[in-house]
Amino acid sequence: IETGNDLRLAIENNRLQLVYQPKFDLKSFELIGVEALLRWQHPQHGFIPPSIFVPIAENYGLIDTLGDWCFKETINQVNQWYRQGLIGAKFSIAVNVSAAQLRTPGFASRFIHQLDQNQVPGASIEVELTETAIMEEPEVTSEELAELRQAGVKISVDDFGTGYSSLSYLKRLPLDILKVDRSFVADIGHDENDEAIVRAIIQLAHSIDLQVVAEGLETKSQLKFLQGLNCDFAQGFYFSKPLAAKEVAGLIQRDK
Ligand code: G
Ligand code: G
Ligand code: MN
Ligand code: NA
Repeated sequence: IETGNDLRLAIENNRLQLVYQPKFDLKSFELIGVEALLRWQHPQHGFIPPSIFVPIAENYGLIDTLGDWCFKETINQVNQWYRQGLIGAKFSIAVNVSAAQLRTPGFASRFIHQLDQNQVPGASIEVELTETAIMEEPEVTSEELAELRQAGVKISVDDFGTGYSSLSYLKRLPLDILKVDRSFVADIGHDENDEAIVRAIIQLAHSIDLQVVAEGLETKSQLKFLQGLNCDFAQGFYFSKPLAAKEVAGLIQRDK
């Protein structure tokens, strides 16, 4: 793709889509929420992954427009599932937020305003930020996150273990959840070093009162290993790939 213009048009014309990957409790196997993931089917170039178009959005000054679209869509979806009686207060939808979005002044206020306008409780939303995004400007981040958390929004650290966090910041920042990067989960059963890292992350998180989500869970043996470490939650192909909203509704109904 040559310019951000295609992306601008796609956002304006509602040609982006969200899919939702289920997250499960590893003790009860309850469906506890989903992670919203952006998808773009380009009319000429086919499927373009977010790892490509999110940076494009950032370079073309479209990241806030993209973020707002995503958030609006998420809120509508939460409301719809609520109205249909499919989800309750314990269910949360996680949205990914990039460093550039977090740095836009007033990010948290805008986010909360949208929640209020749509009467969505903060607790049904989780914000996922990468370790790198959080550590870029810890002071600003801290204030924005505190504001979100005040509104009940949960904060998770995505791709944990791939960046470098100061452990003192981890303790000081208002966080709720660490997500173990799927590269570590993938090597459970093959690589003792990665197993040691997963074990250390879970222990670290629990010692500072954070919950842990394992990403990219694909096998039964990975599941057993994580359960043995008291990992709280997991998402991954073992349970489900990212699904269309309708498929999530079906899954919740089957689960009941
Ligand atoms: O969907 P996929 O597994 O390809 O997602 C890869 C990465 O793209 C995710 O880990 C996430 O960081 C990013 N991503 C997906 N959806 C969004 C989104 O709505 N906003 C932002 N900023 N990033 C997203
Ligand atoms: O960076 P983030 O973790 O938010 O990205 C999620 C991405 O991981 C999505 O693109 C999704 O399709 C992918 N994904 C989800 N579950 C699995 C899995 O079990 N294995 C692999 N290889 N990828 C997964
Ligand atoms: Mn994520
Ligand atoms: Na991740």
